Amino acid sequence: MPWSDAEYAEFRKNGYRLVRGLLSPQEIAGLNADVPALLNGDEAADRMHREREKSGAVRQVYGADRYAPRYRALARHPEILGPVRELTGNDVYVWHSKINVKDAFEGTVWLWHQDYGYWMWDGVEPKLISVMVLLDRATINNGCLMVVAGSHTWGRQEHYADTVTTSYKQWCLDVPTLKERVREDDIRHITGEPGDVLFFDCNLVHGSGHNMSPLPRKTFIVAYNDLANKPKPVENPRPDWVVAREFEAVR
Ligand SMILES: O=C(O)CCC(=O)C(=O)O
Repeated sequence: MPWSDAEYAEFRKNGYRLVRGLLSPQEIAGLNADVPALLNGDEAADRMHREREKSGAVRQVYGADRYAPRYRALARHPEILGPVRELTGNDVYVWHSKINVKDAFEGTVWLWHQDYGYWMWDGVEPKLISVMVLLDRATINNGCLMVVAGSHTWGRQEHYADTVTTSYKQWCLDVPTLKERVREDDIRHITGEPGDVLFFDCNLVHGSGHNMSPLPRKTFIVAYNDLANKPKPVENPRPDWVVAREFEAVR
């Protein structure tokens, strides 16, 4: 369903908007049926990139929208693309996509960050919109996403690379900045059911806690970039699975 003016205003004020029940249980069942193969695939053969937790469990799978037909269709879902194109004011292409797995008891934290905190170094302007599809129920116990409402209006903040907290390097906000800026009342937990979809600004501060529960917490995130915002050359370009060079408008 198209968003009303008030819903666009809500996104612009808070930096995010959660749409309940955008996908049906049947659509979610199909997406989840593909997950075991996506987690266990052979990278050399399927070209999807995987990050692992220290425990060895898969933390993220990048690129399902390129190689798995159901995920490809999801990245082109009209009720997702409509608002994304309206928010960017232009055609968009897929910057990257990833399934964030967060397995029961094993899935670890994402420290507070803005995606544009590091995307800036990829040579783009902050004109990207991310869309997170809940593939499982997301609860406070299983490490649902947390956002700081309105933090996109701060503009990009300095980030540093944390290399100790999890298995992988995370760009994150430092504690002095967090203490100065984050108000407890602005922290929102994005809990919900499979099929709920979150749209968020690339400067929205977000993160999430460890999965302390027996429930997995899988999400599929697609980041879209304005087609007029292709990356300018940078000193250390990142690989294609995280900064796509396929500048094809998705429709
Ligand atoms: O999955 C999450 O809880 C957070 C993911 C995130 O912030 C990211 O992938 O950049």
